[in-house]
Amino acid sequence: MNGRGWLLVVFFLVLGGLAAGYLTWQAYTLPMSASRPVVPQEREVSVALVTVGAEETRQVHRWVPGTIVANAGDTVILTITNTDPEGAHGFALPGANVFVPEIPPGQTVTVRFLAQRPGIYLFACAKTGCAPDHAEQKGQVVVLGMP
Ligand SMILES: [Cu+2]
Repeated sequence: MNGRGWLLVVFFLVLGGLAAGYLTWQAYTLPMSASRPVVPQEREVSVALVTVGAEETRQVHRWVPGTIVANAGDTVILTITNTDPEGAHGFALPGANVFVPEIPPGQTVTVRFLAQRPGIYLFACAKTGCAPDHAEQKGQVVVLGMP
């Protein structure tokens, strides 16, 4: 084999090595559809009990936001404000052992809990008889993750 023949052999050997390397790299790379692993974080969320309506008998009280989302493993620091100028309300999230029996008008309370397991956890006003629509003062914490 002459010098040119050896050059071709070396060229194809290098080309084959690059192709093998590329195929191996592709085999060990996550496909585009795979999601990144979730790293637990501290998540600060504000929630407020908001009053809508001028007439006392027709007032509507709701938690805003009504849905709070966290990832399993996150520590949630919840700042709860009662913006109702006239009545006290409470906050209960039984799935996370959070219970604040009373938040006076205009006051804010901060609680902290670990979102341990994926699921939907309901929260509600903890002060029975706070308003005619007490039973409607509900919300949910959605904890995402693989069960
Ligand atoms: Cu209430």
